[in-house]
Amino acid sequence: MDGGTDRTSIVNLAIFGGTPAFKDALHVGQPNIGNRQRFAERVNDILDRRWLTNGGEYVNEFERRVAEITGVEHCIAMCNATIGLEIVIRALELTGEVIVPSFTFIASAHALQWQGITPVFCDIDRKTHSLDPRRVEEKITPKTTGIIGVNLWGRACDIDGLSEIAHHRKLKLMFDSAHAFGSSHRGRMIGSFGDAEVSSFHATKFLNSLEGGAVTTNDPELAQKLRLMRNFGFSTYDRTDSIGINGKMNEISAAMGLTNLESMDELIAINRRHYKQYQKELAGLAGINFVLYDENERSNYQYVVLENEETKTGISRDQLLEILHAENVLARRYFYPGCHRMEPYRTLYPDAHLSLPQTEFVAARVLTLPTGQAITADIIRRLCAIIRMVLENATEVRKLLEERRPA
Ligand code: T4K
Repeated sequence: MDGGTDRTSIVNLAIFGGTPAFKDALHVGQPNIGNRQRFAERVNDILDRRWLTNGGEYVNEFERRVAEITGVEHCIAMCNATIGLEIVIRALELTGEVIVPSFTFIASAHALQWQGITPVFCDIDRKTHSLDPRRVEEKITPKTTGIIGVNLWGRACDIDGLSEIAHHRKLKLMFDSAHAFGSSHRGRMIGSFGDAEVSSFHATKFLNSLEGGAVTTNDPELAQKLRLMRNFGFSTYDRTDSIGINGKMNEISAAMGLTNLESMDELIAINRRHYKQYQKELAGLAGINFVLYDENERSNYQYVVLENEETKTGISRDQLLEILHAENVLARRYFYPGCHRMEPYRTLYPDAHLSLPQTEFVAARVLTLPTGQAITADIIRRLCAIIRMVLENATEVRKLLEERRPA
């Protein structure tokens, strides 16, 4: 995969003209791929039977497996999580304003705005990176109809705190659990909380169905509504019972999902091993703080997320990012700069940042590193050695970086 060399001195860094340490780009979110033969067999079977989508056998089986793993009564597979969010928002009849974090992938906000609902951006807790229930209370107005909690990084948000608020204020509560399939909260699988939850099986997720998503719920009426809405509102041939859209997962996606589900434990083990290695290799570096996973819970360890505390590392997050990119390590700043600073929200809600100090604080520090099946222990060792060398020589590196730029 790579033909570069270990870094021995900062002057050899690619950003200063050296050869990149990695020949091929290391992405955050390179897909995990299960047993190829099993996938090929399933694809052949699908082609033989000429049933490609809409009520297909593989989608049905995928839904059964996801419901089983999540411990819910109903799973409705979707073509992706964004459409899943949109359909749940509509099925729950959310209107007016819905409270959502800004520190999330843009889809959490778009799913509301797309339907003419105002996403009210709420601040997060600096430590957990998730909605702070105290700030949620402050955002509730007579127009508020619901809350979307985001289970970021494969960790639960404050599900208990949000559930309590939703209960007392009679608000709908749904979760964007795009990151959290296979993770638990207080021993109960994420996917089973609130009115409904939405998982993503996009290519970049630890478990992918190429593109895909699923809504999970224990509410039979809601499940029925979601099923209809996913298929244009059709209850039978020539009859629609509601407005609907095309949110169906296709059979090839379900085949990929099922195949990858067979490797789920192995994929989580790989992620966990990588995460632990990153922690070990970067141990003791002042100002580098890992987003931690609770060892008492199940977790998919989907993301390796660092916070770079510039006053301690001596290097800004963006400088570190630039250095890594030059080495072909395409680390990401998920979810910089926060939805509120991206269009159309930046223009629509220009003052949003005033109530989002923790969001801005965290968004300026996070750095997400490559993990998953495509990454090896040797890659992590070499990647971490670069970070260590940069940080151990931060003053000099910073000076060289600044000298590169015209005054
Ligand atoms: N809510 C949250 C909290 C989410 O994080 C997401 C999605 C959603 C909702 C919506 O779920 P979906 O509708 O997507 O099911 C990516 C993904 O597109 C997105 O699914 C994901 N979250 C988000 C965190 O990351 P980008 O723009 O960074 O993706 P992309 O396609 O550039 O992929 C990232 C890197 O992965 C690429 O630079 C290269 C590599 N890659 C990507 C693909 C697709 C590969 O190596 N192979 C591939 O096939 O948003």
